[in-house]
Amino acid sequence: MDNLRLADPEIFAAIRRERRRQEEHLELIASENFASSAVLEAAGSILTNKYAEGYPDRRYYGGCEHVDAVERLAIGRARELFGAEHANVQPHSGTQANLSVYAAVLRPGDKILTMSLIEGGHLTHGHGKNLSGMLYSVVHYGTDPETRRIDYAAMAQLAERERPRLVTVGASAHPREIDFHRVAEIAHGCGALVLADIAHIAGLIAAGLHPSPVPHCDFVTTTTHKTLRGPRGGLILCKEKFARAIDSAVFPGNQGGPLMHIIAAKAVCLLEALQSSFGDYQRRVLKNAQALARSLLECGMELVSGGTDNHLLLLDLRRTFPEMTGKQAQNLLGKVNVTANKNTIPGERRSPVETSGLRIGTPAVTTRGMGEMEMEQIGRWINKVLSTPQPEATLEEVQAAVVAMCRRFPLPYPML
Ligand code: DSN
Repeated sequence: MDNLRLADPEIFAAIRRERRRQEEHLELIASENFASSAVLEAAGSILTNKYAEGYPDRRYYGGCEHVDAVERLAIGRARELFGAEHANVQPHSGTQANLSVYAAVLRPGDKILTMSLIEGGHLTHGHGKNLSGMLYSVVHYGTDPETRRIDYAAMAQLAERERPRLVTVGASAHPREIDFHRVAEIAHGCGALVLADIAHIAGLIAAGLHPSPVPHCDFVTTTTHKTLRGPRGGLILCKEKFARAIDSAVFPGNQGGPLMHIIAAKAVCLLEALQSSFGDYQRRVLKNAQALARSLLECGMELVSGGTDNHLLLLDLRRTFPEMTGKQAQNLLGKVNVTANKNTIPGERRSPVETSGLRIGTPAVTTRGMGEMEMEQIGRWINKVLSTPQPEATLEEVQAAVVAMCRRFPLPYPML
């Protein structure tokens, strides 16, 4: 980064500080990961210079022959990895992928049946302050109050009564397996289409460690930077019969020029995900999540649904730490270089800014090479920091131990 250092010392300095933060902190945000150097090189390549509105062989600009090749590779790999009939690799984000699906098949005022953000869904699943909640009429299903798993029976009753045009299923904070087959049966049974948003679990699905929605659901969206471990971006998979509607909803419907450097980086991450080593990585993500859950439960902590089937855990602070908000827990852990995020939990009574939960995930620490022993230790540290009456006294000691652990698992990037 010698050119950047000379051209813009302030930005260079900020990147260098962030490089060090990533090295010396335990990254437990469930939606983050460390992309490979190959992905970063593609994302930082000269493809950023190219305008390519349209699709391969159907562009509105000249000179697109090489970016056409890039986009075709990305599309082919996405289809192969997920066994999908059609793929659109242009969405700039998961949000734009979801909004594009809505735009393709809904009219303003149409009804969607979705899980709310508080229950574990996503902003784009009909939140009132998101376009999805402003444009469409939203009905929410949720989780069973006992098991905190998706309540499919209630979903079926709602679908029958409300007759939505589209059912959305998928989550940003749900630790349990999702029965996409059952959701598709419910949706199709009442004449609705179904969108599976697999942003969080895409890597697990690609590795065959979570049942795939692709054979059952009309549309599948994902981001490419979470468990899939690629560049920040989105992706849509669908049945061939919806290909034209989806492509035109993405461009010109929702976006202009595609980010060809990011599409190249998506292609690289999809190739990585097609290798057998990617399956090994995803298996370790799951084992690590189990080990971390075990450790937290042994310390007396409470997890939403009692555990996890995937890469994330939701700590329910209400009984064990009734006075502590998720925001306070996040800040306390931040002081010992452990990064996680406050999160609402099903049945939440606090505001989304305060929350009663903390979301913790294992994809990033697993990429660093950490294993079950480290997860057990991390669980004990989280407990120690949150439960010590005068935490200030213990913070320095835990922080030093966290940094020492991080040094044993360096990131695969050059220091700046
Ligand atoms: N912000 C993402 C997450 O953290 O899950 C969802 O968009």
